[in-house]
Amino acid sequence: MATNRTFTMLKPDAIENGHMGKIIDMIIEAGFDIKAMKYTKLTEDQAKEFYAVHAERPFYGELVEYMTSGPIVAAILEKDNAVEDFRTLIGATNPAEAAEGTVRKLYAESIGRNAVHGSDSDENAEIEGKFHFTAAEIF
Ligand code: 3AN
Repeated sequence: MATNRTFTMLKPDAIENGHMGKIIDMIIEAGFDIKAMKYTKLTEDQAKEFYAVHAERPFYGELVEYMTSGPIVAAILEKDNAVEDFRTLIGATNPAEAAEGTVRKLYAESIGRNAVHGSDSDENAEIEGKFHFTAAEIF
């Protein structure tokens, strides 16, 4: 298992609000190498499967609807300590609690429309990366 990789999605609000380039720039400036990247749109089935862990949560329907509402950018990123460092770069789930200078503090609208996803473990980074990319798409 690659422990130096994480998976991210720039979510529909980030794209809609014109923050895609600035967020990708922050990711590169923070020292992450882009191993794979795709501008795409999730189907309802893909969003449901990706967020299946939240299926029982009250916000699941809203989350699936939002994540399929517009295009996203999916990417696999590489750096030492990638999962933890990326979560530090993006900040807390709720932008109201996110540290100054983090992606979510700068660009997220709300806890539901929070600009960016970052894997929460090496194991999930591997699963989530494979969900979106074939081996041939990872450089
Ligand atoms: P993170 O993305 O920071 O790991 P999780 O895994 O707790 O956060 O939540 C997954 C996604 O579900 C969040 N990125 C957010 O879009 C959504 N979400 C989490 N909590 C709420 C909430 N209370 N209300 C609406 N959406 C939420």
